[in-house]
Amino acid sequence: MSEEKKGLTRRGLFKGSAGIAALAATGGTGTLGMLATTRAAAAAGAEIAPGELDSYYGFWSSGQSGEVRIMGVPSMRELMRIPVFNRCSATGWGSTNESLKVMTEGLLPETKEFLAKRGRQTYENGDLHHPHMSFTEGTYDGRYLFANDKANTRVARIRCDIMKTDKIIEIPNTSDIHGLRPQKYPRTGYVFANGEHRIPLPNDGIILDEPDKYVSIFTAIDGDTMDIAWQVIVNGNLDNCDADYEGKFAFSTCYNSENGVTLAEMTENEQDWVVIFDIAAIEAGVAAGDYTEYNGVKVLDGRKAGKYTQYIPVSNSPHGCNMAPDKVHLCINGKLSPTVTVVDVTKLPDVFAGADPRSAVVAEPQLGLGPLHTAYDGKGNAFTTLFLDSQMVKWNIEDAIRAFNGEDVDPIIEKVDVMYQPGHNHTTMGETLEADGEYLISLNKFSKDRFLNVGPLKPENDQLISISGDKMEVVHDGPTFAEPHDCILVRADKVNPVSVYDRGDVLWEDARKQAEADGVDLDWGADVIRDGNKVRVYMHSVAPAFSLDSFEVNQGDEVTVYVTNMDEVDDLTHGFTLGNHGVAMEVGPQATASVTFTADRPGVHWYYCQWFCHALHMEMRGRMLVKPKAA
Ligand code: K7E
Ligand code: CUA
Repeated sequence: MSEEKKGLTRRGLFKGSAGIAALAATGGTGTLGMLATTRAAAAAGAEIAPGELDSYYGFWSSGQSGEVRIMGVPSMRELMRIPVFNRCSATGWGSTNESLKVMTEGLLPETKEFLAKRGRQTYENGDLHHPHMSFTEGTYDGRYLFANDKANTRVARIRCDIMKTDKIIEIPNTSDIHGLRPQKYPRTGYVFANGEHRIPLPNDGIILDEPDKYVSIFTAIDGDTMDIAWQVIVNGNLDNCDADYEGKFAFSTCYNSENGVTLAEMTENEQDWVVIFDIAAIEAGVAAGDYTEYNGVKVLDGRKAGKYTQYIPVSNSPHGCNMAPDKVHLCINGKLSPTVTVVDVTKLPDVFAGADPRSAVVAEPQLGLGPLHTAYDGKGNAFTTLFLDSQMVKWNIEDAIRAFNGEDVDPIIEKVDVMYQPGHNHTTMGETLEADGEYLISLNKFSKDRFLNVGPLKPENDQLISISGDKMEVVHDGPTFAEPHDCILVRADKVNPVSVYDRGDVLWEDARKQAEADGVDLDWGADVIRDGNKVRVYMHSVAPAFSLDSFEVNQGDEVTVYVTNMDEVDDLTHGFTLGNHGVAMEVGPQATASVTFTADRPGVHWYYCQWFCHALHMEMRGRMLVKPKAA
C-alpha cells in the first residue's frame, strides 16, 4: 500500500506548514516590495504555495514545437510535456519502437514512400494548435485529448490515463488540418477537423494552377477508433470549428470565399461565411450512398448550401468559432472586422428549412480591433481577445442581443490590457456546460519588453486573469516557448492519471508477442536471442541495476533492446541510453520500452540509465560488446 493510501503523505504534513510559509512570505516583502501581479495573485487566491496543488489542469498547445504541455493553473507551473508530433530526447519519443508505431501506422502509403526515400520513417516536425479533451454529455470526461498538426495534415490522440500519445492519423484528401474540436454531445464521438488550405481533389498533379478547381474539406473522425467517418467538401478555406451542445451541428469559420490564392484575392470580398454542418443529414447521406470515395474515405459534396451545409454570411475573414455554454449562442470572431457575430443555434433548423441564413444572427457587437477568439464564464458573459488592441474585452451576450434589436445598451463591461497581441483565450471549464468563471488565460503572441531580452526570438507571454470578481485582474505573467495557440483549463477532478503502468498495457503488446515467440519472459528476462543477423536483447531493471550488465553482438547485426522496468514505485522511472548510437528512452515503472538499431561500430559501448533513480544511479549501466566483422 502506498503512503498516499495510508494517509501518511509528505503532502499531508506539508499542508500545514505551507500556510505558515505563505504568511511569512507576505510579511517579509516590505523591503523588496511586491510586483503588482504577485499582489494581485495573492488577492485573487491565485498564489499556490510550495507543496500546494493547483485546482485546474491546463493543456497547452505548443504550436510549431509539436508537443502538448501540461500546466498547473492558477500557479502557471509547467508540470509535464507530452511529445506528440515532435521528437523528444528525454523520453525517446520518435526513436523507440512503441512511439514509432504510433507515429507511422496512421500515415498514408504515399507518405511512407516519400519519407522512406529520405531515409525516414516519419515526419520530425508538427504544428500543433488545438488540444481539446473528449466530452460526455457536454463536459470533459478525462479519457482523451485530441490535437491537430497543421504542418503535416495529421490528428493525434493522447491517452489521459498515462498522458502519452496513442494514435496519430494522417488525413487524406485535404491539406493542413487547422481547426479541431470534439463533439460535445452525447459524447466524443466525432472529432471534427478542418483542412485549411484548398487543393485539387485528387491532388495528383493533373490540376495545378487552376485555383477555382481547388477544394477545402471538413473531416469527421471517430474518436474511439481514430478512423475517418466521413468528409464534406466546402466552399472557401476552413479555419476554426466547434460543435453544439445537442449533437446536431458542427460549425466552421470560412475565409477566402473568393477562392483566391494571393492575399489580395483572398481578402477582396466584403463577406465570408460560417459553415453549418447538419450531422444527422450527413450521416443519412453516407447511409444513402450520396458520396464519392477518395482514398477509401466517403466524401460528400457540401459546396452548395443544401441539406448538408448552410453558409451564414459574416464579415470578411472570420477566425475563432466558439460555442457558448448557454447551449444557444455561437460566437464568430471577426478578425479583420471589429465585430463578433452571434448566431442563435436554435434558429439553424429554420435555416436548413429555407429561411434566410442571416436570420440566425442575433447580435453583432463592435468590440475593438482584431477580435480572434472568445471564451465564456458560464454567467452570460463573453471574453474576446483583441489582437490589434492588445486587450481582453468582457461583454454581455444578452446586452449585445438587446443592442442589436435597437435598445440603447452597451454590451461592453470592461477592457483590460494584455502584453501583447493575444490570440486564443480560454476560461476555466469554459468550453463545457460546467464553465465556472474563475480564471481566464490570454495567450499573447508577443512579449516584447515583458521579460529579460533573450535575443531576436522572444518567448510568448501567457497571462492569467482572475474573472471571479467584478473586475478582471491580471494575476500572472509567464513566458512560453513556441508557440501556444490554444489551451484548455480542466477542473482537476476530471483528470485521473495513473502513477504506475499496468503490465497488461497494449503499448508493448508487440514486445510481448515477440518475447513469447522467443520463449522469453518479457517481465523478468535477461536473454540474448540470435535470429540470423537479428539480435533481440531482453533485460529488466530494478533500481539500481539492469538484469544484463553486458551483451555481445556482431558488427552489422540489427539489434533490438527490450527493457522492462519492474520497479513498482511511484515516480521511479529508469531509462536506457546507448552511447554513440543516438539511442535513449524512458522506461516508466512497470513499463516496457524497446529500440532497434544497427550495431555498426565495433568496440565497447556503454549503456546507462538516464533518469536519476537511486543513490547508485550512476552505477546503473552495462556494456554492449560489438565484435568486428572479419576483414
Ligand atoms: Cu487562432 Cu491556429 Cu486557433 Cu493560432 S489559431 S491564435
Ligand atoms: Cu535507473 Cu537511473
